[in-house]
Amino acid sequence: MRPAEGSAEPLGVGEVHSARGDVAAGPSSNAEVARHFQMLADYLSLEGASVYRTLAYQRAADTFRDHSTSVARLATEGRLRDLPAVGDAIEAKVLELVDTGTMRALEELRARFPETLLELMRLPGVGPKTARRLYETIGVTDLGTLRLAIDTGDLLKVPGMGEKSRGRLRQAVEALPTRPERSLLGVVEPQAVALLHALRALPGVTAADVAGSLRRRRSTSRDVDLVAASTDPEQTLEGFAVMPEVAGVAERGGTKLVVGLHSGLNLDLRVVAPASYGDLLQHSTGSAAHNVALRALAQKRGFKISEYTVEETTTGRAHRFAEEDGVYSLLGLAWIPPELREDRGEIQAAAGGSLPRLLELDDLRGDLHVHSDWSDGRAGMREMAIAARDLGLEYICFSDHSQSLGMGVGLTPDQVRSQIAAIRELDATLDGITLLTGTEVDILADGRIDLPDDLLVELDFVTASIHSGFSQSSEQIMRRLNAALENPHVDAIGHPTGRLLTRRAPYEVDIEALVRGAARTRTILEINAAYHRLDLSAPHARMAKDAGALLTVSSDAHDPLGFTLLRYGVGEARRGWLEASDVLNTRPLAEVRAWLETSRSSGS
Ligand code: DGT
Ligand code: CA
Ligand code: ZN
Repeated sequence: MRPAEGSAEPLGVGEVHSARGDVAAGPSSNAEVARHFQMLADYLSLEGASVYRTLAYQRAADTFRDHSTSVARLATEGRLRDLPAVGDAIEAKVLELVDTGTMRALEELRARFPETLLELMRLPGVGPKTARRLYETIGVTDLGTLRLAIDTGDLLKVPGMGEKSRGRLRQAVEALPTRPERSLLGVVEPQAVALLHALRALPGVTAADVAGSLRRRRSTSRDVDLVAASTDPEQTLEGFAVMPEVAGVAERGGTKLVVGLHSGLNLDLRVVAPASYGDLLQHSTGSAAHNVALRALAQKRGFKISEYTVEETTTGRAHRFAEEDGVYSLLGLAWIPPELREDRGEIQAAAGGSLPRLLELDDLRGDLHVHSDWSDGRAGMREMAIAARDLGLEYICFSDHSQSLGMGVGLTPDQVRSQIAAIRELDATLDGITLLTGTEVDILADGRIDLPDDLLVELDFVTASIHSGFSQSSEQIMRRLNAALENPHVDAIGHPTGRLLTRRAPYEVDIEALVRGAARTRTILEINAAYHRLDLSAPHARMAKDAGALLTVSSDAHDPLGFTLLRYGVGEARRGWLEASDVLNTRPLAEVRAWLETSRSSGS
């Protein structure tokens, strides 16, 4: 598929996680305004206000959090009501907040209930009513006092609380997720790319790039790192500091700027003269582990690396590089793709001329995991097919869910049969792309596959996934995965570990057993490209490759924009050292069919 041009467009993925930043977000940054409205909404639900009132503030909070320019400024200019979910009352409250630093409505509620109760409301099984009852009957105000009440049994004095709810609450408190400190690649990247374009347009700038974890395509980032070469670094830094996305400046030096963005993310910008831009880009890309290893090697070869120069230790002679590869070649190394820079063997490979030729987005010819409105997708099959074709894909497989997924979205066997007919009919009307029949069938809690074998054989490509029973023991999970591996009609395992980045840990997969089993049974392991999954992860993908298993990079698209997620999957695959030959959907369709044919007839 063709790489998307300029990738700052919003992506069509379920929830968007905004990062929480703590540096430099001034009192009227969007993150702060959103936080106040969120608090007001939470307090109102605690007070027992109507859902409509609560929701109005909730929606305003969401709108402010996601807005890229200053909400406070819009309010003072009288333009805030142009935003969705904002009326007179809310605009007045924003102005009050900007003027006074708080809102009277919020202060009144604060005087009635401790703020820590709002955290309690987020516990599964608590909610506003219970939180209020806990407070008013036994004086629970926060997690600490709740824990105490659970342990001492005081909790049982609260009307409606029995041993059962006590056990459930104890579990909820223990499982409390720590607040995500890292933000998802798919959330960070569009913002970084937009700012990068703006940076490149500033006077004096001759080059600029994304650096840090984002350039290495890590699935999450702590902050955004940008670097630039400029004929006038100070002027460039000044120009950047007043960009509309910037909420506040935390730190400013001669080559460096640290700011908080309205989105809540923090951003580091370093700017140097063009002559040593390569040194800076190399340094700022990291990882820290890679840099440490590189510096150790440099020392052995008589050099000392800094972010500005490479110095000869004996003579003190300084080498500056405008391009990054100069640093590597001075040390006798081939240029190393950023995705590999984690000190996991890449320096040795670069020295020995054995770096992999990493997978590229352009190598992908097809997408074997696509949803439509037959199950939980948000677009019809025709619309999905045309979007895929527009991006240059040659084939896609519709993999809608099977009946046990729940909520009535999965397909019964009869519905799968109808969909097969519909896919064939649609395929006959479309040129330039081939539509394959498939399913994302549930691997049930007892290891059964949620569709009968005689139906599975009808399908071109069968992906089997776990969507339930996440808390099972490793033995139970592996029994289920093994059943899927051994089933001759299952071609691939979807999102094999079930992780949801920053939200849910993987279920208990024995990865070594899984990759060995996949290789032995010729079952493909998916790299699911949705940016909240990226599952298999890079280290696991590398293990799969080394075990001899074949992989796919699949979008799991639920709407037409979803195909653009493939680039995140490619990043994860590259971090896993994968080459095009390791990924089935880089192959022409005829070769894919031949491979599947052989696998299915080999029995497992
Ligand atoms: P992050 O922010 O946690 O997602 O990960 P990075 O890799 O972006 O880390 P960050 O932002 O702290 O630093 C950016 C780059 O700066 C990092 O990848 C390499 C370089 N760097 C940071 N700290 C050190 C260090 O202690 N030693 C060396 N050699 N380089 C460092
Ligand atoms: Ca960083
Ligand atoms: Zn799934």
